[in-house]
Parts: sequence; structure tokens; C-alpha cells
Amino acid sequence: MDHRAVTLVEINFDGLVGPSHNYAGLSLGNLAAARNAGATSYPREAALQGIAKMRSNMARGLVQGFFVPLPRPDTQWLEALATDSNTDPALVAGAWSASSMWTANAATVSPAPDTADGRCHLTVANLVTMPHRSHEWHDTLAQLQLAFADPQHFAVHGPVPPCFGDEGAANHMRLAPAHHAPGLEVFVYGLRGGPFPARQHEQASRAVARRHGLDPERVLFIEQNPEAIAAGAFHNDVVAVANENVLFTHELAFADPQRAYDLIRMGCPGAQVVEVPAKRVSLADAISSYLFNAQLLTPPSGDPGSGVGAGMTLVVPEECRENVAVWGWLGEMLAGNGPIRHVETVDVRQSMANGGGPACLRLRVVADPATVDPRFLLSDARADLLERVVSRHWPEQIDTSDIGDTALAAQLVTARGALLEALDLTVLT
Ligand code: SUG
Repeated sequence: MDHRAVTLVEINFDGLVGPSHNYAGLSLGNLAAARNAGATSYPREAALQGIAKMRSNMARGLVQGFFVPLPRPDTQWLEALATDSNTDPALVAGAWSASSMWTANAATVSPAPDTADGRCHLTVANLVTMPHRSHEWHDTLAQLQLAFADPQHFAVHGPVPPCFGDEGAANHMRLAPAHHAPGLEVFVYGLRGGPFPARQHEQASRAVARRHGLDPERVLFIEQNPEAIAAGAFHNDVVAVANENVLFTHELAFADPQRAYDLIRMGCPGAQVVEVPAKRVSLADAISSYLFNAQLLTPPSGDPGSGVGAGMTLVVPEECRENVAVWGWLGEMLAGNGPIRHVETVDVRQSMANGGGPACLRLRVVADPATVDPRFLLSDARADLLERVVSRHWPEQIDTSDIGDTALAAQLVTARGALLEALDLTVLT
């Protein structure tokens, strides 16, 4: 057997929620963020919820990584815009945003078995559609270049030019018989979204596929359903998620679903589509519960410690349990004999209130963990360390009226500095 095949596994890199986490209502088309605009946020609780999620995935026997929050407030960005804390509040809030926590938007990743040169390729997302996210990529790129510095195994690319919006892995799915096998990469773009912007542009997706050296025979470009965007699915991962040979999707996720499923089954023989009909779970229920912003996982089977038998596990937000239609459908799904055998819930309510569920918080990289900079890999001891730094330095709460406050800004800088120090990552200062 190919030596590489056995060492390539899925690693989820979660974004540690930053100390500036707040609800400024900056994302048009993101219904949760708009609904919670002006609410009080709890950054410490938010970060601890995220760490608990990472711990539960490690307990399932999965390899877990993390990225550190970006420097906030981003004073360089404010300087470039020649503004300060007394002028445009939306720009100031943009400089304070902790939005890099949603690492599904950090980059698009094509694992080594899919690429022409046999390396894992990553393209940092330019995130140009939303001003508060458009200045993430510089610091995200620095972090990716450090975490995936091994040139034999990784190629890290800068952003696609800003003429085309790219929001990263949130609009990219991969179907493969197994993580380590060659796969079909599916890029989902938006053309229209009614009153809301289509954030992933087709030309950005095509550029990423070319840069990564993907085989055109094993790439699909699929249009997102404009109705889904208009209903609040600002990224494809709000209405669909794939894992190995399974696509779990809402009936209204794609503009032409039947064609999409046919192409997927042709490109990945053995692919299974688990479609949730709109008459059972409406788009509105899917989006408010974030049923599809789930982590669909393959825990290592035969691991007595993992507590689960064979089959995939769907990790959904707690909000799904509170939605009668969604919870009822999940119960029926489990009673059937489909490929998803377990449903677990996770509490990431602080992130959810800004439109970021379990899947938004992680970037999936299929790689050999031994080729990743170990400073970005989590263990129980490192999770303890993260919790200690967060408990000590992260603000307990932030009201939107605090945004721009000089003393709070200083606390945020100190908090991130303490984290980098603890992780031996001061090079990212
Ligand atoms: O880009 N929310 C993020 C949520 C991103 C979710 N990611 C995925 N679906 N993969 C966004 O809309 C809210 C920030 C604010 O309004 O303050 C925000 O940026």
C-alpha cells in the first residue's frame, strides 16, 4: 500500500474565537448576525465553547488543529482608510471584528491526492465582498504559511485577485471514497441572491481549481440556488455538507439539484446523496437551526474509546434540537439505514448568533499530521493551556458601545500577546 495513503487523515483546524468577538451586525444576508446586531457578546464564553467543541472531536479519535485569532483592532486597516475611532462606526467595528474565527472561510484546500504535483494546495480567501472580512487574508496567509510551511507537502497560495469574490472552503465540497483517496472537488458559486450578495464568484472558484492543479475531469462548478441565498444561505455550507462519499443537502441548495446529484454520482462512483426535502424542513428552518452547518465526520471505527460504532457522525448545533421539524427529521433519518448513523449536538451559541455554526468554525485539511507545524495541533494539554489563557485574558462581555474604546483595545492586544507567548507563536505578532 502507498505509504502516503495511510498517513493522510482529515484534520479540522478550528479558529479560536478572538477576544474582540462582538455583535456589530456587519454581514448583509447573514440573518443571525443582523438579528443580533447590538446585542452583548461574551468573548470568553464564546472561546470556551469553541475549545469544548474541539475537545469533543478529539475524544471521537479525530486529529484536531487550531488557528489563533488575528490582530484586532486592525489599526493598519483603519490607517489605510484614513479613519479613526471617532468617524465611521461600521469601519471601526470592521477593524475590531473577530470574524477570522470562521476558518471555513480562511482558505480553499485541495488535498494531495487531487493535485497535479501531489502536494496539498491551499488558497487563502480574499473575502472581498464584506469590508470587515476583506482585511483578514494578509494575517491568515501568514498563519497558513507557518502551519503548512513544509514545501514538500504543501503549496500555500495568495488570494485570487479582488475582481472576484472568494470565501474559501465554505463553498467547496469534496467527495471521495475515503479522505486519503483521489476525490471529486465541487465548487459552489452564486450568481444572484435576491436582496443579498452572492459572495462566492464563479471565476474565483475556477481560478482556485486551476491554481491547485486539479484534474478538470474531477472538478465540478455548481450554481447555488438564488432562492437559498435570498433566504439567508450566504455560503453553501449553510445548506449542504459533504464527507467522504456522502453529500448531506437541503433540496433547495443548488440551482439545478438533479443535475448536481447526477454529476456528483458520475464523478464519484458510490457517492450517496442524503437530501432533506423542503416539505419536511423548510429553508427557513434549515437556516435558523443551521442543520447543514454541521460537521459530518468519520470517527475511526473500532475505537472503543470513541463510544460510537461504524458509520458517520453528524455534529449539529444545539439549536437543531429545539426545532421540531429538524429534530423530527433527524430522528427518522437515524431510524432508517442511511450512511449517517449518529447525531450529536454541540453548544456554539455565541458563534451561532453571528451566523457561524460548527462547520463555519473549522477548516478541513487532509494531510499527514506529522507534516504540519505542531504548534497548530491540539492535545488535551494544549486545550488546557488555551482555556487558561482565555479565562485569564478574554473580556467577559462586550457591548457594541464598547467598540472603539481605547482601554478595551489595549486589553485585546494584551490578550492575543499572552496567547502567542503561551503557544510559542510570537512570530505572528
Ligand atoms: O461572514 N459573520 C460571518 C459568518 C461566517 C460563517 N461562515 C460560514 N458559513 N462558513 C460572515 O457573515 C458577522 C460579524 C458581525 O456582523 O459583526 C460575520 O461576519
